[in-house]
Amino acid sequence: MYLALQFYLMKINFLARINFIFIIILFSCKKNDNNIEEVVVRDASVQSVADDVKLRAYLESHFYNYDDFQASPGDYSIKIRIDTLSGDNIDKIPLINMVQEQNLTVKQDDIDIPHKLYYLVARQGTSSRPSNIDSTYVSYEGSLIDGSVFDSRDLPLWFDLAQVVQGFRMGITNFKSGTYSINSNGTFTYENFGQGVMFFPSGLGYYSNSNGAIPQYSPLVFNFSLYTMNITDHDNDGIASYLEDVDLDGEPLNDDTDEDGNINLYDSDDDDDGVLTINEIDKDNNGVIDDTDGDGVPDYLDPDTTD
Ligand SMILES: [Ca+2]
Ligand SMILES: [Ca+2]
Ligand SMILES: [Ca+2]
Ligand SMILES: [Ca+2]
Repeated sequence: MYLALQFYLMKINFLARINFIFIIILFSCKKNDNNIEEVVVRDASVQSVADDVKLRAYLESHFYNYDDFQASPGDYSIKIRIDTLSGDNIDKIPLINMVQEQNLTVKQDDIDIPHKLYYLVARQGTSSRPSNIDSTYVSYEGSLIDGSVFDSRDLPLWFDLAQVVQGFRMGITNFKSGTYSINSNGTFTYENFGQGVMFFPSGLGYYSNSNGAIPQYSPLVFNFSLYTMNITDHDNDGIASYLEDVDLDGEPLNDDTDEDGNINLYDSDDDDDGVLTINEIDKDNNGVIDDTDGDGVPDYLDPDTTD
């Protein structure tokens, strides 16, 4: 199961690197007159609305075990369980009344298509809020809205958010990591961590890609815990990856100052002037990022300045 997710992640990472954002490749195949397979593009704006209808129906017909969390606020062994509103549970509060919304966009044909992500906060977490480009130490369970689980990981592992689907990397920024103590046997005990569920349309997931147990155009549900996180500097150039969002649009995957096809967070010479970023940031070591010619563009992003 885990290997399956990794495969997706590698693929998404590849796409992210060549396209700067998580693009969607939209195709289902049909044969034309020459019997050559051609690509039929699903309109992302139509799909986004259709997925939202499905997600809202799901959220209206399901609840989570909020009673357990209210009864034992200090018990961090409790897992989120989602169930249908039926039988003895018919009077539980539906998820739709408990979730929050996050508006996101996905580009199709250079047009920003609105997509809505829903997230449930069972526990907010108390420590650090990750950016959408940091590394997070999480356990998770991924499922479809029919309840079938396509991937799960009980023991936490590190995820580089630059390499996961847009819904996950954006949704997790609504949560904070926790605290930990080291046990006598060297293991860690985590508490106060963020715990929640994200529900997002296929455009923020794998869209037209099907793989294993995930059909094309599947809205996804991720139940997760965020134990801890690290700020990343992917290219080790001295500028944290979240600060390589030069246009300040909240998305560090779409910035390529020197337009060499290598986005800034992976580019160790961001202005392609032959001087590595790390050697241009603060040459006089005064703790202030250098702007030698005073034009408002720091030296490491300014090809005019090489010395
Ligand atoms: Ca940006
Ligand atoms: Ca570049
Ligand atoms: Ca860089
Ligand atoms: Ca440079």
